[in-house]
Amino acid sequence: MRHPDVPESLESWWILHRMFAFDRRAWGRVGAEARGRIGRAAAAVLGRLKAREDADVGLAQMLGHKAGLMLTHYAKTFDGLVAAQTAVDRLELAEYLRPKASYVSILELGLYEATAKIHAVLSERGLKPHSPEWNAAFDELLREQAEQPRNAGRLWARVPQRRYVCFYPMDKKRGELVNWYALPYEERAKLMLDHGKIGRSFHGLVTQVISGSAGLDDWEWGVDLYADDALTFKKLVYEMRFDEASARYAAFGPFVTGLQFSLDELATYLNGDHVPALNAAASA
Ligand code: 76R
Repeated sequence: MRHPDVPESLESWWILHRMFAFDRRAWGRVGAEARGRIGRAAAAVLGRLKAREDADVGLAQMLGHKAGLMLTHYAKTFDGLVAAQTAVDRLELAEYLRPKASYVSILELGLYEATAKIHAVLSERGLKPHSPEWNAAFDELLREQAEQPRNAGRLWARVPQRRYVCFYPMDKKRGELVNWYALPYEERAKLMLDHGKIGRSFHGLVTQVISGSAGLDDWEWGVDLYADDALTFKKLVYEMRFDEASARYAAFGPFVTGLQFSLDELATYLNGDHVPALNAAASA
């Protein structure tokens, strides 16, 4: 039975972020031929993941000590993520990659407004809340939500191909005085509506991927932002700090930022001679 205060959500890709330190000094001591072989083997394995219809993987060169390389795995099942993790760990390249952090979550579209509408429709139909008929009708209306082109397109979108990526986990506060989860549904729905308005003022400049991680990892959500200009991250995240949903209720984990690159640029990244590029056509 659904708790009446819970907003529904639609879920799609399972997501695993993995952050590694790359030991460039040790890599530099490997002969050119072996480097080529190890790099090609890694690219083949990652390429097979990217070619699958039920998986994807994004590569990014990160700035700072928190990570040098970030892999963002998508899979249609939890088991698919396990397989992706194992495939990467088995690579000879893994000898030079030191795990620094990781994050498990599942892509989520929040449905505050739609949930309220569904509740209203069901009560108009005179159904008794949480009766079998009510539950069946609820599931049907929720399925319709998932099939709406706007939602369907976003649910199964692949890793966005924009030059810069920013990732951080976050919670909504559950303190004694400030507690998101104790707010009435309507109030949370209104705050999320306002949040969406600020977000949409950045429409086109940024692609956000919200993934839920309650029960999966240490925070409640993972936030991925993708943009063609890294300054957009600062502008957006700062502006949101003044919006009540963030100003009062958000708590944040560590942020990482970096630049995405195409799989065919893996050798460029590994050898470090140039900054690897995101070749839109090659990585689509
Ligand atoms: O998905 C939608 O477009 C509908 C409106 C919307 C929801 C439901 C939306 C829009 N977000 C939603 C949910 Mn968001 N978002 C964040 C952060 O840094 C911060 O202060 C917070 C981190 C950013 C930067 C951001 C950006 N959003 C959520 C949720 C789930 C909360 C829940 O269910 O309680 C979180 C944790 C969250 C956090 N949001 C947008 C954006 C942007 C840019 C948009 C507009 C997207 C667009 O229309 O292009």
